[in-house]
Amino acid sequence: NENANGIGAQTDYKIIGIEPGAGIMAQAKNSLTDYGLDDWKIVEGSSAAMVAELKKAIDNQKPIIVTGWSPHWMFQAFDLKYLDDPNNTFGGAEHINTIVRKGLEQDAPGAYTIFDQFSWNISDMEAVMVEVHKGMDPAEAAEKWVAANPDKVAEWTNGAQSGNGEPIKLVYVAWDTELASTNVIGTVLRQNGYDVTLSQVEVGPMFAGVANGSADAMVAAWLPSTHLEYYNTYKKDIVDLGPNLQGTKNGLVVPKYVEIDSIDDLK
Ligand code: PBE
Repeated sequence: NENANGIGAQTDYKIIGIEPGAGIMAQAKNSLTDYGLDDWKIVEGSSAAMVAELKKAIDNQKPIIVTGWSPHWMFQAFDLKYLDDPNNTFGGAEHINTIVRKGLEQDAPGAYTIFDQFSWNISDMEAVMVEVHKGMDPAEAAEKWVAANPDKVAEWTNGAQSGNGEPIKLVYVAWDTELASTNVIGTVLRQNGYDVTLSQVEVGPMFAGVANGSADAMVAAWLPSTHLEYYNTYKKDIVDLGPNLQGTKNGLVVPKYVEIDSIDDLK
């Protein structure tokens, strides 16, 4: 096995993955087929364990390959690079969509309007994520961002009638990106008269909950590639309100000192 710089032997042919249900795990498994990486495995774990392994490898200047995505604070904390993905297995630039249950528009029109108008950018999201990473409670970080960005929030609430304490149940997965977005939109809905609950679930149940009406909304659908299978499974039973954030990305990530540049180099 002669892959570039012996990277396979040095990493035991392991790519450090995250939660098994994550879309990036399906993409990573597809990359093994697409690039002919027969010797390699994707190791299941969690997002937190992946970052811990990455930090340990960097502390020891050892080679490591992980599943990674942007935005994520790890790109600020460590010197990292994406491996080129010439086959586009990881889908290139993506967006995150807001998805609500059928009937929400009739039951809570003001909340529906706010969901429909919710849109921000990567640096907004990162501002919240940085605070949470530094240890602030996500709800508090969201309130701080909302207080500091009245113009943006006014665009989301423009024309939305206030709620009368109607319950709104948001479902999300415990990724840093979704902790930020879900807490921010939850704060805005609360300030507009809704009784908001946030419920942390796995990816499949997140889509299923909005589809079967046990949840009202999610702001966490990475599309068109990452969550494509979930999206296709549930698309008849959900209302897709389109992107709330543009420019996310998934891939295989290594520390910059690892001397390969492309997924092809793992062969
Ligand atoms: N992620 C972050 C998710 C979506 C958000 C890339 C880890 C996933 O792979 O499903």
